[in-house]
Amino acid sequence: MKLIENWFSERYSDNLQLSFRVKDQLLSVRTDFQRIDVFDTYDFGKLLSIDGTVQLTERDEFVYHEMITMMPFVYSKVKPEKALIIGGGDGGAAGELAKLGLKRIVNVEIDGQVIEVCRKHFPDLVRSFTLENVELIVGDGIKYARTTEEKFDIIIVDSTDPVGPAEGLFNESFYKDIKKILNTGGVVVTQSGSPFYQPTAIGLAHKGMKPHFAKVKSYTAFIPTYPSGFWSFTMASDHDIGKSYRELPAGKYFNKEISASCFSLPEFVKTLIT
Ligand code: AG3
Repeated sequence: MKLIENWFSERYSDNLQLSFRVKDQLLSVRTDFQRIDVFDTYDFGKLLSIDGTVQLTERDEFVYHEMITMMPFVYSKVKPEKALIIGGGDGGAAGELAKLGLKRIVNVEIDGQVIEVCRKHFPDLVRSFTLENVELIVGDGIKYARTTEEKFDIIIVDSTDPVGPAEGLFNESFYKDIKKILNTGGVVVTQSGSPFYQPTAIGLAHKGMKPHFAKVKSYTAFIPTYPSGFWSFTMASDHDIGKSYRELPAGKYFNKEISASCFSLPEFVKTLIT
């Protein structure tokens, strides 16, 4: 993370960074797990950064949160009633799931400070944690997946990049536990990075999921404030994803056409997962 004059930049490589002109830096805190910063940017509203990487902005968070919740919803074979979110301390994913009518949502975030920071700076997202059907747990999602006796129809891994605290969320042993707590007909999804700037992340997700699920499929979305703007998600299940479809009204990004076309991958992305 670098704040040069009034700019915040996320570094994509030694030779490239994306810079946001900022009105102000609203917060900077080092937690037991990571460093959290909040900026007020000119073009994207408030921006949350963790360890120098953009997690969300007010203006484009809808793309990520719709695509990580609506996709597993429409492709789950059972009508989803119970969901687990690992990560997602900003409440964005929980909020979208609540709108979809889920009966119970458990959200396990490892860093309580992420929740506190977002409570202050992104109240519209964090509000979902006050809903009656949402249970918020501050704890280790990997441990939770290993020890819980509850089962879920949708499991969402809303993590940071696969370095540091989130590394274990891409492992095969983690997905072994996920498999045990996913109901038959359910779907698990993880964010799997920028195919262009983080070419190993999507492969890691596949490697972690493949041994435990019959089907693993990646899809992409346009998220302007993430590296290269071209982002991937990877989902797994034991039924044929794409065969069943649960009707859902369009969101701001998601619609029925996107739900099919987002599985179309450029050739260079295909080579990352084979
Ligand atoms: N979590 C995934 C963000 C990854 C972004 N990576 C980056 N900028 N290098 C988003 C959290 C939103 N709930």
